[in-house]
Amino acid sequence: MTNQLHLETLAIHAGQTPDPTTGAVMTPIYQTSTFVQNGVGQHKGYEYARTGNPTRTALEACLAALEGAHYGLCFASGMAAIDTVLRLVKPGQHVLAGNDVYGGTYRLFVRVLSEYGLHFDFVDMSDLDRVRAALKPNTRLVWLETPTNPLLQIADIAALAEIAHAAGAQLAVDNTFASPYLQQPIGLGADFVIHSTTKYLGGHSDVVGGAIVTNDIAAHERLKFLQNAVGAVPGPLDCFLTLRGLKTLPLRMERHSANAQRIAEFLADHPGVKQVVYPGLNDHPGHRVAQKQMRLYGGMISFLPVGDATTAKRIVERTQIFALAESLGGVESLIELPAPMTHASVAGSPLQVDPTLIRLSVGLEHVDDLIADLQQALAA
Ligand code: P1T
Repeated sequence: MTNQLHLETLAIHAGQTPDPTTGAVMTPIYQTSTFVQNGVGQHKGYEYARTGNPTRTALEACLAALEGAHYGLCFASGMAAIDTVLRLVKPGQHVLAGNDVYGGTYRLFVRVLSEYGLHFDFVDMSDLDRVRAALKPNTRLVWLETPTNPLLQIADIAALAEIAHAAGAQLAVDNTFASPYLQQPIGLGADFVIHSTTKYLGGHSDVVGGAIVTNDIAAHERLKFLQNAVGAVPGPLDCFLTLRGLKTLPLRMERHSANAQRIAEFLADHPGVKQVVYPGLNDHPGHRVAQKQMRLYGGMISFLPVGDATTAKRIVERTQIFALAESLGGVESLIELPAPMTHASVAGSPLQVDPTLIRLSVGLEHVDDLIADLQQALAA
Protein backbone atom coordinates (compact mmCIF):
# COMPACT_ATOMS: atom_id res chain seq x y z
CA MET A 1 0.00 0.00 0.00
CA THR A 2 2.57 2.56 1.12
CA ASN A 3 4.59 2.02 -2.06
CA GLN A 4 1.81 3.57 -4.12
CA LEU A 5 1.60 6.69 -1.98
CA HIS A 6 3.38 9.89 -2.89
CA LEU A 7 6.50 10.99 -1.08
CA GLU A 8 4.68 13.91 0.60
CA THR A 9 2.25 11.44 2.19
CA LEU A 10 4.94 8.92 3.13
CA ALA A 11 7.01 11.64 4.81
CA ILE A 12 4.15 12.28 7.22
CA HIS A 13 2.74 8.78 7.73
CA ALA A 14 5.15 5.96 6.77
CA GLY A 15 6.13 3.83 9.77
CA GLN A 16 3.86 5.87 12.02
CA THR A 17 0.45 4.91 13.41
CA PRO A 18 -1.35 6.51 16.35
CA ASP A 19 -0.05 5.07 19.63
CA PRO A 20 -2.20 2.01 20.43
CA THR A 21 -2.42 2.71 24.17
CA THR A 22 -3.28 6.43 24.15
CA GLY A 23 -4.12 7.37 20.57
CA ALA A 24 -1.26 9.92 20.53
CA VAL A 25 -0.93 11.01 16.90
CA MET A 26 2.81 11.60 17.19
CA THR A 27 5.00 8.54 17.73
CA PRO A 28 5.98 8.74 21.43
CA ILE A 29 9.58 9.18 22.55
CA TYR A 30 10.03 5.75 24.14
CA GLN A 31 12.59 6.94 26.66
CA THR A 32 13.40 3.55 28.13
CA SER A 33 16.46 1.33 28.08
CA THR A 34 14.62 -1.96 28.54
CA PHE A 35 11.25 -3.67 28.06
CA VAL A 36 9.51 -6.02 30.49
CA GLN A 37 9.15 -9.71 29.56
CA ASN A 38 6.14 -11.77 30.67
CA GLY A 39 8.25 -14.92 30.58
CA VAL A 40 11.75 -15.56 29.32
CA GLY A 41 11.74 -14.55 25.67
CA GLN A 42 8.04 -13.55 25.84
CA HIS A 43 7.85 -9.87 24.91
CA LYS A 44 6.13 -7.46 22.54
CA GLY A 45 8.99 -7.29 20.03
CA TYR A 46 11.37 -5.22 22.13
CA GLU A 47 13.87 -6.47 24.72
CA TYR A 48 16.64 -3.92 25.10
CA ALA A 49 16.85 -0.44 23.55
CA ARG A 50 20.20 -0.89 21.80
CA THR A 51 18.63 -3.80 19.90
CA GLY A 52 15.42 -1.94 19.14
CA ASN A 53 13.23 0.94 20.27
CA PRO A 54 9.76 1.75 18.89
CA THR A 55 10.62 5.39 18.11
CA ARG A 56 13.64 4.19 16.14
CA THR A 57 11.56 1.54 14.39
CA ALA A 58 9.16 4.23 13.17
CA LEU A 59 12.03 6.33 11.81
CA GLU A 60 13.67 3.33 10.14
CA ALA A 61 10.42 2.37 8.41
CA CYS A 62 9.77 5.96 7.32
CA LEU A 63 13.24 6.38 5.82
CA ALA A 64 13.01 3.06 3.97
CA ALA A 65 9.64 4.10 2.50
CA LEU A 66 10.98 7.51 1.44
CA GLU A 67 13.87 5.85 -0.40
CA GLY A 68 11.46 3.39 -2.03
CA ALA A 69 13.15 0.47 -0.28
CA HIS A 70 12.22 -2.33 2.12
CA TYR A 71 14.73 -1.96 4.95
CA GLY A 72 16.07 0.95 6.97
CA LEU A 73 18.47 1.14 9.91
CA CYS A 74 19.35 4.21 11.96
CA PHE A 75 22.61 5.13 13.61
CA ALA A 76 24.02 7.68 16.03
CA SER A 77 25.61 9.67 13.18
CA GLY A 78 26.21 9.61 9.46
CA MET A 79 29.76 8.41 10.15
CA ALA A 80 28.46 5.47 12.21
CA ALA A 81 26.20 4.49 9.28
CA ILE A 82 29.11 4.71 6.83
CA ASP A 83 31.36 2.69 9.12
CA THR A 84 28.71 -0.02 9.38
CA VAL A 85 28.32 -0.37 5.59
CA LEU A 86 32.10 -0.63 5.27
CA ARG A 87 32.06 -3.60 7.69
CA LEU A 88 30.53 -5.61 4.84
CA VAL A 89 33.97 -5.32 3.20
CA LYS A 90 36.50 -7.90 4.38
CA PRO A 91 40.26 -7.44 4.85
CA GLY A 92 42.01 -7.75 1.49
CA GLN A 93 39.00 -6.45 -0.44
CA HIS A 94 38.95 -3.21 -2.40
CA VAL A 95 36.65 -0.20 -2.24
CA LEU A 96 36.46 2.20 -5.17
CA ALA A 97 35.33 5.57 -3.86
CA GLY A 98 34.57 8.93 -5.43
CA ASN A 99 37.41 11.44 -5.43
CA ASP A 100 35.25 14.13 -3.88
CA VAL A 101 33.62 13.06 -0.61
CA TYR A 102 32.97 14.50 2.83
CA GLY A 103 36.29 14.96 4.65
CA GLY A 104 35.19 12.69 7.49
CA THR A 105 34.42 9.89 5.02
CA TYR A 106 37.90 10.15 3.55
CA ARG A 107 39.39 10.18 7.06
CA LEU A 108 37.44 7.05 8.05
CA PHE A 109 38.49 5.22 4.89
CA VAL A 110 42.17 6.18 4.85
CA ARG A 111 43.08 6.69 8.49
CA VAL A 112 40.91 4.06 10.16
CA LEU A 113 39.69 1.31 7.84
CA SER A 114 42.93 1.09 5.82
CA GLU A 115 44.56 -0.06 9.05
CA TYR A 116 42.23 -3.08 9.08
CA GLY A 117 43.24 -4.38 5.65
CA LEU A 118 40.68 -2.63 3.45
CA HIS A 119 42.07 -1.11 0.25
CA PHE A 120 40.80 2.17 -1.17
CA ASP A 121 41.14 4.02 -4.45
CA PHE A 122 39.53 7.35 -5.26
CA VAL A 123 38.31 8.18 -8.76
CA ASP A 124 36.17 10.78 -10.51
CA MET A 125 32.75 9.07 -10.54
CA SER A 126 31.49 11.36 -13.31
CA ASP A 127 34.01 9.71 -15.68
CA LEU A 128 32.62 6.23 -16.38
CA ASP A 129 35.69 5.03 -18.31
CA ARG A 130 37.93 5.90 -15.38
CA VAL A 131 35.62 4.01 -13.06
CA ARG A 132 35.71 0.91 -15.31
CA ALA A 133 39.50 1.10 -15.46
CA ALA A 134 39.86 1.46 -11.69
CA LEU A 135 37.73 -1.56 -10.77
CA LYS A 136 39.70 -4.59 -9.60
CA PRO A 137 38.86 -8.29 -9.29
CA ASN A 138 38.65 -7.82 -5.52
CA THR A 139 36.49 -4.68 -5.61
CA ARG A 140 33.66 -5.35 -3.16
CA LEU A 141 32.06 -1.92 -3.01
CA VAL A 142 31.75 1.24 -5.10
CA TRP A 143 31.15 4.28 -2.90
CA LEU A 144 29.95 7.63 -4.12
CA GLU A 145 28.21 10.86 -3.25
CA THR A 146 26.11 12.74 -5.80
CA PRO A 147 26.06 15.70 -5.69
CA THR A 148 29.47 15.46 -4.05
CA ASN A 149 30.69 17.36 -1.00
CA PRO A 150 31.94 20.05 -1.62
CA LEU A 151 32.45 20.17 -5.42
CA LEU A 152 28.86 19.21 -6.33
CA GLN A 153 29.95 16.81 -9.06
CA ILE A 154 27.22 14.59 -10.44
CA ALA A 155 27.57 10.83 -10.92
CA ASP A 156 25.23 8.79 -13.13
CA ILE A 157 23.81 6.39 -10.55
CA ALA A 158 22.10 4.01 -13.02
CA ALA A 159 25.22 3.70 -15.19
CA LEU A 160 27.47 3.16 -12.17
CA ALA A 161 25.15 0.52 -10.70
CA GLU A 162 25.46 -1.43 -13.95
CA ILE A 163 29.23 -1.03 -14.05
CA ALA A 164 29.65 -2.04 -10.40
CA HIS A 165 27.39 -5.07 -10.73
CA ALA A 166 29.13 -6.24 -13.91
CA ALA A 167 32.37 -6.21 -11.90
CA GLY A 168 30.79 -8.19 -9.05
CA ALA A 169 30.70 -5.20 -6.69
CA GLN A 170 27.84 -3.45 -4.91
CA LEU A 171 27.04 0.25 -5.14
CA ALA A 172 26.60 2.49 -2.10
CA VAL A 173 25.32 6.04 -2.60
CA ASP A 174 25.60 8.69 0.10
CA ASN A 175 22.37 10.57 -0.66
CA THR A 176 22.86 13.24 2.00
CA PHE A 177 23.09 16.23 -0.36
CA ALA A 178 20.03 15.29 -2.43
CA SER A 179 17.65 13.63 0.08
CA PRO A 180 15.11 11.09 -1.19
CA TYR A 181 12.79 13.89 -2.28
CA LEU A 182 15.24 14.89 -5.00
CA GLN A 183 16.77 11.51 -5.84
CA GLN A 184 16.12 7.83 -5.04
CA PRO A 185 19.25 5.78 -5.76
CA ILE A 186 17.71 2.36 -4.94
CA GLY A 187 15.30 2.72 -7.85
CA LEU A 188 18.28 3.53 -10.09
CA GLY A 189 20.05 0.29 -9.11
CA ALA A 190 22.09 1.23 -6.04
CA ASP A 191 22.38 -1.46 -3.36
CA PHE A 192 22.74 0.84 -0.36
CA VAL A 193 21.69 4.41 0.39
CA ILE A 194 23.43 6.15 3.25
CA HIS A 195 22.41 9.36 4.95
CA SER A 196 23.71 11.80 7.42
CA THR A 197 20.19 12.48 8.77
CA THR A 198 21.83 15.41 10.56
CA LYS A 199 21.32 17.37 7.34
CA TYR A 200 18.18 17.73 5.18
CA LEU A 201 16.29 14.81 6.73
CA GLY A 202 16.36 16.25 10.26
CA GLY A 203 16.37 19.65 8.64
CA HIS A 204 16.57 21.88 11.70
CA SER A 205 20.21 21.61 12.84
CA ASP A 206 19.15 20.15 16.18
CA VAL A 207 20.12 16.48 15.93
CA VAL A 208 22.95 14.26 14.69
CA GLY A 209 22.12 10.91 13.07
CA GLY A 210 22.68 8.51 10.22
CA ALA A 211 20.85 5.83 8.25
CA ILE A 212 21.32 2.93 5.84
CA VAL A 213 18.58 1.84 3.48
CA THR A 214 18.66 -1.27 1.27
CA ASN A 215 16.58 -3.90 -0.52
CA ASP A 216 19.26 -6.58 -0.03
CA ILE A 217 17.81 -8.72 2.74
CA ALA A 218 21.02 -10.65 3.44
CA ALA A 219 23.03 -7.43 3.73
CA HIS A 220 20.28 -5.88 5.84
CA GLU A 221 20.36 -8.79 8.27
CA ARG A 222 24.14 -8.44 8.63
CA LEU A 223 23.88 -4.64 9.04
CA LYS A 224 21.16 -5.05 11.65
CA PHE A 225 23.36 -7.54 13.48
CA LEU A 226 26.21 -5.00 13.37
CA GLN A 227 23.92 -2.18 14.53
CA ASN A 228 23.26 -4.16 17.71
CA ALA A 229 26.70 -5.75 18.06
CA VAL A 230 28.61 -2.47 17.65
CA GLY A 231 25.96 -0.30 19.26
CA ALA A 232 26.21 3.11 17.56
CA VAL A 233 22.46 3.65 17.84
CA PRO A 234 20.51 6.91 18.07
CA GLY A 235 18.47 7.69 21.18
CA PRO A 236 14.67 7.94 21.04
CA LEU A 237 14.58 11.74 21.29
CA ASP A 238 16.96 12.01 18.32
CA CYS A 239 14.72 9.64 16.35
CA PHE A 240 11.64 11.69 17.28
CA LEU A 241 13.27 14.94 16.14
CA THR A 242 14.33 13.38 12.85
CA LEU A 243 10.83 11.97 12.28
CA ARG A 244 9.35 15.39 12.94
CA GLY A 245 11.80 16.97 10.51
CA LEU A 246 10.96 14.43 7.82
CA LYS A 247 7.32 15.51 7.73
CA THR A 248 8.23 18.75 5.96
CA LEU A 249 11.09 17.39 3.83
CA PRO A 250 9.29 17.78 0.47
CA LEU A 251 8.29 21.39 1.19
CA ARG A 252 11.73 22.28 2.45
CA MET A 253 13.56 20.73 -0.50
CA GLU A 254 11.36 22.66 -2.93
CA ARG A 255 12.28 25.97 -1.26
CA HIS A 256 15.95 25.08 -0.67
CA SER A 257 16.23 24.33 -4.39
CA ALA A 258 14.31 27.41 -5.57
CA ASN A 259 16.38 29.71 -3.33
CA ALA A 260 19.64 28.06 -4.40
CA GLN A 261 18.80 28.38 -8.10
CA ARG A 262 18.20 32.13 -7.69
CA ILE A 263 21.40 32.58 -5.66
CA ALA A 264 23.49 30.55 -8.11
CA GLU A 265 22.26 32.77 -10.94
CA PHE A 266 23.02 35.89 -8.89
CA LEU A 267 26.56 34.67 -8.15
CA ALA A 268 27.15 33.69 -11.78
CA ASP A 269 26.54 37.32 -12.79
CA HIS A 270 28.63 38.84 -9.99
CA PRO A 271 32.00 40.36 -11.02
CA GLY A 272 33.56 39.28 -7.70
CA VAL A 273 32.89 35.62 -8.48
CA LYS A 274 35.21 33.56 -10.67
CA GLN A 275 33.19 30.35 -10.86
CA VAL A 276 29.88 29.06 -9.52
CA VAL A 277 29.21 25.36 -9.12
CA TYR A 278 25.52 24.42 -8.97
CA PRO A 279 24.03 21.41 -10.78
CA GLY A 280 21.00 23.50 -11.76
CA LEU A 281 23.09 25.80 -13.95
CA ASN A 282 23.22 24.89 -17.66
CA ASP A 283 27.01 25.10 -17.75
CA HIS A 284 27.49 22.57 -14.93
CA PRO A 285 29.17 19.50 -16.51
CA GLY A 286 26.73 17.20 -14.71
CA HIS A 287 23.60 19.22 -15.49
CA ARG A 288 22.20 16.69 -17.98
CA VAL A 289 22.70 13.72 -15.68
CA ALA A 290 21.27 15.71 -12.77
CA GLN A 291 18.22 16.55 -14.88
CA LYS A 292 17.76 12.84 -15.58
CA GLN A 293 18.04 11.54 -12.01
CA MET A 294 17.05 14.45 -9.75
CA ARG A 295 13.72 16.18 -9.29
CA LEU A 296 15.40 19.53 -8.49
CA TYR A 297 19.03 20.51 -7.87
CA GLY A 298 19.15 20.98 -4.11
CA GLY A 299 20.27 23.67 -1.71
CA MET A 300 24.05 23.42 -1.92
CA ILE A 301 26.22 25.84 -3.92
CA SER A 302 30.00 26.16 -4.11
CA PHE A 303 31.83 29.09 -5.64
CA LEU A 304 35.29 30.55 -6.15
CA PRO A 305 35.57 34.27 -5.48
CA VAL A 306 38.00 36.46 -7.38
CA GLY A 307 40.98 36.71 -5.03
CA ASP A 308 42.96 34.53 -2.69
CA ALA A 309 42.26 32.54 0.48
CA THR A 310 42.30 35.74 2.54
CA THR A 311 39.57 37.21 0.32
CA ALA A 312 37.53 34.03 0.71
CA LYS A 313 38.00 34.09 4.49
CA ARG A 314 36.90 37.72 4.60
CA ILE A 315 33.72 36.93 2.65
CA VAL A 316 32.63 34.05 4.88
CA GLU A 317 33.32 36.14 7.99
CA ARG A 318 31.32 39.09 6.69
CA THR A 319 27.91 37.56 5.96
CA GLN A 320 25.24 38.36 8.50
CA ILE A 321 22.38 36.01 7.67
CA PHE A 322 24.52 33.15 6.36
CA ALA A 323 26.09 31.81 9.57
CA LEU A 324 29.72 30.73 9.41
CA ALA A 325 29.47 27.06 10.37
CA GLU A 326 30.09 23.49 9.33
CA SER A 327 27.14 21.24 8.43
CA LEU A 328 24.28 21.86 6.03
CA GLY A 329 20.67 21.11 5.24
CA GLY A 330 19.00 23.08 8.03
CA VAL A 331 16.36 25.79 7.67
CA GLU A 332 19.01 28.46 8.29
CA SER A 333 21.61 29.39 5.68
CA LEU A 334 25.24 28.50 6.37
CA ILE A 335 28.52 29.51 4.77
CA GLU A 336 31.94 27.92 5.19
CA LEU A 337 35.38 27.33 3.73
CA PRO A 338 35.71 23.56 3.14
CA ALA A 339 39.54 23.53 2.96
CA PRO A 340 40.21 24.55 6.59
CA MET A 341 36.83 23.44 7.98
CA THR A 342 34.74 20.43 6.79
CA HIS A 343 37.50 19.06 4.58
CA ALA A 344 40.55 19.71 6.75
CA SER A 345 41.15 15.94 6.78
CA VAL A 346 41.84 15.85 3.02
CA ALA A 347 44.57 18.53 3.25
CA GLY A 348 47.72 17.31 1.52
CA SER A 349 45.88 14.39 -0.14
CA PRO A 350 44.89 14.09 -3.81
CA LEU A 351 41.38 15.09 -2.70
CA GLN A 352 42.62 18.47 -1.42
CA VAL A 353 40.14 21.32 -1.90
CA ASP A 354 40.94 24.77 -3.37
CA PRO A 355 41.55 27.03 -0.32
CA THR A 356 39.38 29.77 -1.86
CA LEU A 357 36.34 27.53 -2.37
CA ILE A 358 33.28 28.80 -0.48
CA ARG A 359 30.37 26.46 0.24
CA LEU A 360 26.82 27.64 0.86
CA SER A 361 23.98 25.70 2.42
CA VAL A 362 21.06 27.79 1.24
CA GLY A 363 18.30 27.89 3.83
CA LEU A 364 14.65 28.90 3.82
CA GLU A 365 14.95 32.61 4.57
CA HIS A 366 13.57 35.02 1.94
CA VAL A 367 15.81 34.73 -1.08
CA ASP A 368 16.07 38.52 -1.52
CA ASP A 369 17.50 38.84 2.00
CA LEU A 370 20.02 36.09 1.26
CA ILE A 371 21.10 37.73 -1.99
CA ALA A 372 21.44 41.12 -0.27
CA ASP A 373 23.61 39.49 2.41
CA LEU A 374 25.94 37.94 -0.18
CA GLN A 375 25.96 41.19 -2.14
CA GLN A 376 27.25 43.15 0.88
CA ALA A 377 29.78 40.46 1.82
CA LEU A 378 31.17 40.35 -1.74
CA ALA A 379 31.17 44.14 -2.17
CA ALA A 380 33.30 44.95 0.85
O1 P1T B 1 28.13 14.39 10.63
P1 P1T B 1 27.53 13.04 10.42
O2 P1T B 1 26.07 12.96 10.74
O3 P1T B 1 28.32 11.95 11.09
O4 P1T B 1 27.59 12.74 8.84
C1 P1T B 1 28.76 12.64 8.12
C2 P1T B 1 28.53 12.97 6.67
C3 P1T B 1 28.30 11.96 5.77
N1 P1T B 1 28.09 12.20 4.47
C4 P1T B 1 28.07 13.45 3.98
C5 P1T B 1 27.85 13.67 2.52
C6 P1T B 1 28.27 14.54 4.84
O5 P1T B 1 28.25 15.77 4.32
C7 P1T B 1 28.51 14.30 6.22
C8 P1T B 1 28.77 15.41 7.18
N2 P1T B 1 29.09 16.63 6.59
C9 P1T B 1 29.32 17.80 7.24
C10 P1T B 1 29.29 17.91 8.58
C11 P1T B 1 29.65 18.95 6.39
O6 P1T B 1 29.57 20.11 6.85
O7 P1T B 1 29.94 18.73 5.21
